[in-house]
Amino acid sequence: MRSERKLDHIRHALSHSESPIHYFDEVDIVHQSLGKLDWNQIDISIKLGELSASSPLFVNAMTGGGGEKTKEINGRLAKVARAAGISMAVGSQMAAIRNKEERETYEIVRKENPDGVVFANVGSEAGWKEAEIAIDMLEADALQIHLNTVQELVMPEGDRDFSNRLENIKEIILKAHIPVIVKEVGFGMSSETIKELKSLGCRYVDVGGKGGTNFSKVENERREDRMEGFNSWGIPTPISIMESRSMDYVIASGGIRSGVDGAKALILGAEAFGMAGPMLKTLIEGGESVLNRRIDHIHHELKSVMMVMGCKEIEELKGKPYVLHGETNNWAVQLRA
Ligand code: FMN
Repeated sequence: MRSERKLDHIRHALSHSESPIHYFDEVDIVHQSLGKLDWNQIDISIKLGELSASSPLFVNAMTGGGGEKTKEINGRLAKVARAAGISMAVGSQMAAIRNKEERETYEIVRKENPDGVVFANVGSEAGWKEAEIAIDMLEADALQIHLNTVQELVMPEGDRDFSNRLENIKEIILKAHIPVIVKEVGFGMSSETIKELKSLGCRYVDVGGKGGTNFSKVENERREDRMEGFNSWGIPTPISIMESRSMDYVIASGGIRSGVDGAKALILGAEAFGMAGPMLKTLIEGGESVLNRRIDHIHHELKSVMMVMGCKEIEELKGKPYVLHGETNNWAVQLRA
């Protein structure tokens, strides 16, 4: 059952071991000694094409569609997002498109945060009709279309037919009146993928790279004959950002744990960054006020990096000097990223 699967995902995403490599630890920002801004001058608001937000940080897609428990989580995340003034995505709405009873598990997000920036979410099996239902359900400000081929293949009951994907993405981008963000779920994006997405009219991607929540491991927990070789599959998030630079708007997610990681993503070429697993873990273990404190802390760290690097605005971070180490550097050298 789809609703049970959503609860399994939460359980395994919270309990599975962390990525052995934190790829953002392999990116060093080149320090500058002559910071000369006043803290009050630093502005972390962003404009992403037609989207405006008070912070580049957002709560990335996770849940809904698993009955009362997922409604409660989405409601609490929405309250936190509202208090912090950050954007929030819901998890895949395919469950509510197929079963109307699940709609309230997503609608709660708009109810709790009537004026906030909210992203709808569908899979690439959705055509325009389904996408429109998902957008209307939330009066969404943007729509995410997730690409999760590896997850579906490792998932015992997962999809095996992706033959309509490109047509669906193209149609939705053409017909939607809001930004459409094509996103991965933790396996990253290559320059080849970016090129193909651009040919479909795509202007926004969330690279959803390797290094954070690992959906091969999550799905392997749910199957008997494990597909272990996929546990290390994917393109690290910093490399995915670098591979995506030709896209109009790049959003980073996958393994971002702090404001310093977020700043590194922005320096490498992203315009915004999302966090999923760590937000959920903090909410469930600590509650709403602890999650709000964590978000404040992330903003404090981000502003601190901007102070050191002499950036009054978020977009000034892009292209600041950095040095890569270890596996991340191997990827960059071999892909000439
Ligand atoms: N991404 C989607 O696009 N749709 C989903 O329905 C979805 N469900 C998720 C459920 C859980 C419990 C988690 C932890 C993540 C989910 N994701 C989903 C992926 C996240 O949006 C994100 O791309 C990925 O977890 C990497 O970010 P992280 O390392 O900060 O968790």
